[in-house]
Formats: sequence, structure tokens, C-alpha cells
Amino acid sequence: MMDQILSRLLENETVSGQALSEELGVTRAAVWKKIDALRDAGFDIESCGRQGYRLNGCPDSLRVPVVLHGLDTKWAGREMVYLESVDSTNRYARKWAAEGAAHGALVLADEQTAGRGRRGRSWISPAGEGIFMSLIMRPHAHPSEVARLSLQTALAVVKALHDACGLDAQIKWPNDIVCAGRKICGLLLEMNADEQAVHDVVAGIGINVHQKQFDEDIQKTASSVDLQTGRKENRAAIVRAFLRAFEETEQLGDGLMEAYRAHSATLGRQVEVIGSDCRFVGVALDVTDSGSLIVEDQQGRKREVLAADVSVRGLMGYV
Ligand code: BTX
Repeated sequence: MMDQILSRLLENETVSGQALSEELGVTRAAVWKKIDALRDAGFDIESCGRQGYRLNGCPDSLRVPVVLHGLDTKWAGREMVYLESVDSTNRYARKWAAEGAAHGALVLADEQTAGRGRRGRSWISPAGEGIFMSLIMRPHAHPSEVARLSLQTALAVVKALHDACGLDAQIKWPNDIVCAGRKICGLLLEMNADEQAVHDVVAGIGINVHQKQFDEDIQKTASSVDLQTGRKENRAAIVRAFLRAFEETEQLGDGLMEAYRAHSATLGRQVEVIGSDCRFVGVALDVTDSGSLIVEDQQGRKREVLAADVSVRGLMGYV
């Protein structure tokens, strides 16, 4: 009911308590209670006599009506769930996908208590500080084509940060989003597929937005959007920009790889490739359609490395 009231307040100049109670089939006292709860959550709601209520200001909230307000996408984010706290939006989204969530459904959380990174690592996800979201997709694709979605997601995040905050971020292969040499976003794509077909893909995106400091182990490699722009950015605006950018990047067709390369922080750099059974230094030359990195080693051999097998580090630091 809180979200229904919030939607009405976002859509209209003033909303009468009477109209709300009739529309929602509850007493005016019940409406008043919810208005109070919204005020507690930081929404600036003015009581204006008989006219009812007016919304004068929104906090930095990821509640569904706030994110939906002004969203102009066709399918991305058209169904949305917001959770104040969840273990992992990816875990939640995979379950929802298995239960039949639509293509484009989005899970958003204000906090994750067990945010997942790649290869069993964890993603630090403090309340109110970041964007933790998972986009569910049902692509008509062969499992081998899913790597493209991962490149597309990375590109959409870069575009969103540019459109919503004027930030020039880059992609550190395979898909960390970095700014000024520090990680501001991580991506984790998980798919449910058999040999012939992909049933669903969950693209998990964690963006550091308001953090001013980080745990000791990531202090030197992490940053946040606010630290980079010097402003307090709006999380809902970034989510909307991401959903829009995702639909736009889908239209790129063959241009996707070119756009990815143009925003790569890795290509053309000296890198160290570290795998369980290999370790070498070389120059990153290209990224293939299937998402692997081509590195020319010091003997002049071109070697293709897969994201699942190795990590890549710049010789001059993290990127
Ligand atoms: P990754 O394995 O590339 O990155 C994880 C590593 O990054 C950690 O081991 C740590 O060193 C560092 N790290 C952890 N938290 C942060 C942070 N907040 N900022 C910068 N560095 C950090 C990247 O994995 C994939 C992350 C995806 C997170 C999203 S959030 C929504 C969705 N749900 C979920 O459980 N995961 C995804």
C-alpha cells in the first residue's frame, strides 16, 4: 500500500486523503499511518489542508515507484521488485526466473548481506550506499552467445554513468567498471541453460555510489561514483539510465564490439595474465565476440585467454 500511495504522490500535484482511502479501500487513518511511514523514510510530504498531501521532495530511494517515475524503457525494468535487505539479488532473481519472471524483470536492493562476486568471492554491499540489482533476461540465444550479454551489460553501465552523472568510466577486462584506475562496479552474469538453449540469464550489477571509504582490503582498488564526481548522485536516476542504456546497446548489433573496445581500459596495455597453470606478461590486443582476451606475449605469440580461467592485472597497478 505504501508504494501505491507513493505512486499517486509522484504522479499528482496533490492527492486527497479521502480519494486515497477510497481508491485503496482502507480508512483515512490507515492512509495517514502510511504517509507517516513514508515521512520516516525521508519523503518530504506536506499536508495541505483539505486538498490532502503534496510530495515536495524524495530521498535517495530505490523504491519501485521512485525508479519507475520517468522510466521510458520498452521491456527493461517493466517488472520490478525492491528489497530493503536481501542476501543476494542474484540468488533472489535466479529463483524468480525459475518461477517464471518476465524478460526484463529487475530485482533491486538497498543492501545485500551476502553479495556475490565471481568465483566464490564476495561483493561488499552496505545499506544505502550502492546499487545492487539483477536484471533477468530470456534471450533467444545459444549458450555460446551469452558472453555477448556480459559485454553488453558492462557497456550499458558505462553509458548509464555517463548519461546520469557525466562520468567517463571504462571497462577493465572482463567486466569490472573502473574510473581513475579504481573499481566502481562489478558484474556477475549467471545463466540457466542446457546444451541447446538458454532458459534465462541473470545479470548482477553492483555499483558503489555513495561510499566515502572502503574496507582495508579494497581501499586501494575501490572507489565510488560520488567520490569520482564530487557530488551526491541519485541512485534511481542511475538505475533508469542503465535500463535505457541496456535497451540501446541491444540495438548496436555488430557495433557492440566496437563500442566495447572504445571503452576498454585494458586494450593496448601491458598486462600480467595469472592463471592456475600459466603466468605471463604481454600486451592486450583485442577482445573477441565470445569475450576472451587476446594477449601478445613477450615472444610475440598471440594467446587467447578466457575470463573464467585467469585474472589480468596491469603492470602499473590494478587496471
Ligand atoms: P569480482 O569477483 O570481480 O569482485 C569481487 C572482489 O572485488 C572481492 O574479492 C574484493 O576484492 C573486491 N570487492 C568486493 N566488494 C567490492 C566493492 N563494493 N567495491 C570494489 N571492490 C569490491 C564482481 O566480482 C562481481 C560483483 C557483482 C555484485 C552484484 S551486486 C548485485 C548482484 N547480486 C550479487 O550477489 N552479486 C551481484
